[in-house]
Amino acid sequence: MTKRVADLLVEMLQAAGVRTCYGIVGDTLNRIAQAIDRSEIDWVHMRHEEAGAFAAAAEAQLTGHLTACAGTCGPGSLHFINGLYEANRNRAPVILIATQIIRQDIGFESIQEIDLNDVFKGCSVFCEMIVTPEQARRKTVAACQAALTKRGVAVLVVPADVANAPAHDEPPYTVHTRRPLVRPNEADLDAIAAILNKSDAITIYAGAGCAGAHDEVVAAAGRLKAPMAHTSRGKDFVEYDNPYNVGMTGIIGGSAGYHAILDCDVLLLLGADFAWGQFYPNNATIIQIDADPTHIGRRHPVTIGAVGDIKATLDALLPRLQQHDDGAFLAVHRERFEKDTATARAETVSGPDAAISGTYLTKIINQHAAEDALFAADDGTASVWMLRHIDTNGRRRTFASLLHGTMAGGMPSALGLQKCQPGRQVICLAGDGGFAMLLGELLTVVQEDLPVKIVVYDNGKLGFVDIEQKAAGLVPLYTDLKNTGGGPLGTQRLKGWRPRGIGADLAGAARSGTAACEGETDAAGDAALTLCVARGRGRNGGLQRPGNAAGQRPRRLGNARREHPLRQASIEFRADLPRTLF
Ligand SMILES: Cc1ncc(C[n+]2csc(CCOP(=O)(O)OP(=O)(O)O)c2C)c(N)n1
Ligand SMILES: [Mg+2]
Repeated sequence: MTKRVADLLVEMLQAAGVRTCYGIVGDTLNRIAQAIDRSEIDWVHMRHEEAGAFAAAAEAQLTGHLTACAGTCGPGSLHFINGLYEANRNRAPVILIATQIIRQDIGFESIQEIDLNDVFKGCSVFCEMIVTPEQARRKTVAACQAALTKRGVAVLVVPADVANAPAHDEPPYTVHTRRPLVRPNEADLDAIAAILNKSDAITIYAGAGCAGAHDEVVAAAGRLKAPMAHTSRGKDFVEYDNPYNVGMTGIIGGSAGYHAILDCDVLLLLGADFAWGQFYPNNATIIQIDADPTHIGRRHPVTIGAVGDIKATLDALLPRLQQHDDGAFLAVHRERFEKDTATARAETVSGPDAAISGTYLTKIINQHAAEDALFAADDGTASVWMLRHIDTNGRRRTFASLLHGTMAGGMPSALGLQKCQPGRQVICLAGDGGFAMLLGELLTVVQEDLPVKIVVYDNGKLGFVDIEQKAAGLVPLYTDLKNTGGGPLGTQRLKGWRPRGIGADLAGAARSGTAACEGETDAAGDAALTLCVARGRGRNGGLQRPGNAAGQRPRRLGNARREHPLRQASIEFRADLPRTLF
């Protein structure tokens, strides 16, 4: 059999570490699909390309492996774009094989012709077309290498006639991904240490750049007697086993993180690129260390900005730091954090009319989820509750669209996470708005036989926007969702549980099984769950924004079956507790 460019391309992807390719086949992609089928790469047939990009993004973000998606020319590839923005912003190494019409038709407004380079420029670190069969290997290698080393999305545009052409004997170009260790020079480390050694009111603000540096960051906090706030993206890496933690700041953070940052004399930013300038102190000395030079000083002016990987930098900085003895500043902020935490734990367990509050539900999930569970939340209140109420421990991971801020990522991200971690518990915290956006992917979950647990926060609203509008002094508009309609979801494997009328005791009711919950489980204990969560009721769910007075009636749970057919989602939290929710 003649070896074609399509075969070579797939061979190169596999050699670069690709294990999964998410997409939808058709015309210009068919030849490549054949090659994938002959390879060890697993093809996941999605219902919508956008979901494929979300899934690839999540897989790549978790594993660090290059992960692929592939689309047909024109609209097929175009559909990936939102998920690719998500991937690129999260520095997830994803490659899109964006197939194109044949070369001789390009430039004539041909059917399905789109200038794909133009389209994907804004969401990629590499975007090039394989112009001739002779350059196929070199360009594929360049694309893979860019995604893995620049960390982001590579788009490889492949005209159908190029994919179909015989492969050429090219020199053996291969992907190289070794990375240097980067840290500030000695003089800069001395200057940073001199500032830190002089102050007794230092706060550390740790971001996602602290991944892999937990122990060094905690050691630095101990040396400096510094409270440590963290960004939402830094949560997984520094929140746990950390006696200096004071939580997040910003609109979804708590008062301890907020005050620790605003009240300090010296703020040490470690791998944190928190976007909101108003939450930075104006009169403090700010030292920023970040692996990416473009992050330095872009959110707020800083006194010293230094480029470095956090672990390597702290390894070199720690010996220069004197042990601080005055723990007064730390104690004040830790005390506030402990109070914040106690208040959050004591929040109402259910809403009015026996509706279940989103915070309570999340806390219950937190208690019963596996120690190494992966959580993927939809943008909106589900993300907020996840970030505030799911405890991490160094093994759990939380995923939300925190840089791109897009709806609909929850379920497809969970799909990608489960696909690459088959033995692990994956829990999707879906908004009823976000879930509906890519609802068809529920069928992909079934088709792929993925035991993803999906909890739909069915508040009958675009809840987060509802809060936003109230916070801006507006009467909420266009935020109601009427979750009616059934569609093709009543599949055999998906059965719904709708707890209702269970008041405060969600966990107890859930444990007792179907007696307390309308719905049923299948023999294996797979179950489905949609929960009605309480509406605002004059509270803002703890978000740091004024003026969220709502005073609206909460949604009633009555006649739930007819009103909320979205209850079909799978949930089986614990293998050792079959036929129970939690
Ligand atoms: C694709 C997209 N469209 C619109 C928005 C604006 N937006 C942010 S959160 C949100 C509401 C989400 O509603 P839902 O999924 O029901 O979650 P809830 O906040 O109710 O928990 C909207 C409309 C967005 N971020 N992304
Ligand atoms: Mg909602």
